[in-house]
Amino acid sequence: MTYTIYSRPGSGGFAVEAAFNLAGQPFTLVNVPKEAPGDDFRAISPLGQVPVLTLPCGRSITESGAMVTLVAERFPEAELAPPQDSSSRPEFLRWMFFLSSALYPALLRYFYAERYTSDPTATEAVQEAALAECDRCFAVVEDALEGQEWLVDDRFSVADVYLLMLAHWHPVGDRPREEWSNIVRLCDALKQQPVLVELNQTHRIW
Ligand SMILES: N[C@@H](CCC(=O)N[C@@H](CS)C(=O)NCC(=O)O)C(=O)O
Repeated sequence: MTYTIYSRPGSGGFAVEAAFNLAGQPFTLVNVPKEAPGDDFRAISPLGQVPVLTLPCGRSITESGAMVTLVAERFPEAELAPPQDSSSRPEFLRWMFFLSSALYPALLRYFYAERYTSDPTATEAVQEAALAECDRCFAVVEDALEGQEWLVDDRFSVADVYLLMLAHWHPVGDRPREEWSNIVRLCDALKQQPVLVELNQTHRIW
């Protein structure tokens, strides 16, 4: 048995598929349509969200950040993250959690604004606040990238790929704001990476 990724073009599955592809590891891809995921899917994804990763042991996990971290851990030769005992590891974990637990949810609040208020007339206000929070988080990343090419100790990691994905979900223009020149530079570099270019044929992240 191998790994199975439940995904959908344009979703957080991009980062997970990218991690496997960059590691040169095979996986089975299952496309989950957006409309009404069935009971079988809800059994492995209680919120009905993609991505889901089913492991060779048969267990399934949600949370894209956990998945890409796991891929980096299981295939260390691909050098997708600093080794577990290295001094850069805490910084890698910090960025993976910041991106997946601060920035990603801020984007979700914008795109699913109706879930974040019981007042049907308040969705615009939720979006406005969500956009401000997205920008506040991206500004943290932008500052951290000053004078360095990559997020973690200036060495490429899968956190950079995760950032590439989130930056192109920015609600204004589907790309990072132009003034975030460090984020734009990082993204431009990754958009030349042949494995990511190939994957983007399906996902159309940029
Ligand atoms: N915390 C989850 C969020 C996953 C998520 O929100 N996925 C979106 C697509 S990018 C989704 O399936 N949305 C459908 C929904 O929430 O109904 C993760 O990091 O994997």
